[in-house]
Amino acid sequence: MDSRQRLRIAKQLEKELNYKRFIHTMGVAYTASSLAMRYGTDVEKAEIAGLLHDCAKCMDTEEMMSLCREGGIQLTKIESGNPALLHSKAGSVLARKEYGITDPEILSAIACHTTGKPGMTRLEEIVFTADYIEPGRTSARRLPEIRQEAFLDLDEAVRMILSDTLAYLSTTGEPVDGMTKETYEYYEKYKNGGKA
Ligand code: DGI
Ligand code: FE
Ligand code: FE
Repeated sequence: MDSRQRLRIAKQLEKELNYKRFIHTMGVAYTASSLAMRYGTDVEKAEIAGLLHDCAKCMDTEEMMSLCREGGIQLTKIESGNPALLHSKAGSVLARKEYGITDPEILSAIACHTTGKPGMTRLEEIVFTADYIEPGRTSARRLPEIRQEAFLDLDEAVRMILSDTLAYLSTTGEPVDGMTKETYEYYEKYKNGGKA
């Protein structure tokens, strides 16, 4: 995919997303590109996955549910009706259907960008982390530390993000997806010696 096609995706996203979400999207795209440069992974794929990671974010919950059904994605009880968890799964279906993305690595990075998953690929870790640290984010705890860590030790940055996300969810009382917990346990164990 050339730069003209990536610009076309960005322009389409500008129409589909609200202003704030579009600015966040551009921030994730260039932060993901920068992390890909740092870790020697495919810069173009990181930019595309960053651009599209929230492509379904501004749809209503019913539309997200029907996209997931269409894509044959099995939803858990916690995911059903929860836009925070549905938009990433629905986004992977929409990226294929409306934006013509077929690369399974990109689609998977979009699908798991909210909860992560144990043993993420570098590209998946990059999108997961870029989403949290992009310049437009302001409210997360430890943001300056995590931003630095992301460029020093990506696995540690992923572990810190999961730890803070679980702490945040425990204050809001929102249901925690089993995948978020499993991912945290995996990175916690990994950082304490030996990949599981
Ligand atoms: O879409 P964004 O706002 O850019 O960011 P995101 O996709 O990482 O996360 C959306 C929200 O989902 C964010 O407030 C954190 C929340 N989240 C992450 N893991 C879980 C979760 N929400 C629930 N209910 N359960 C989880 O396990
Ligand atoms: Fe998201
Ligand atoms: Fe996002």
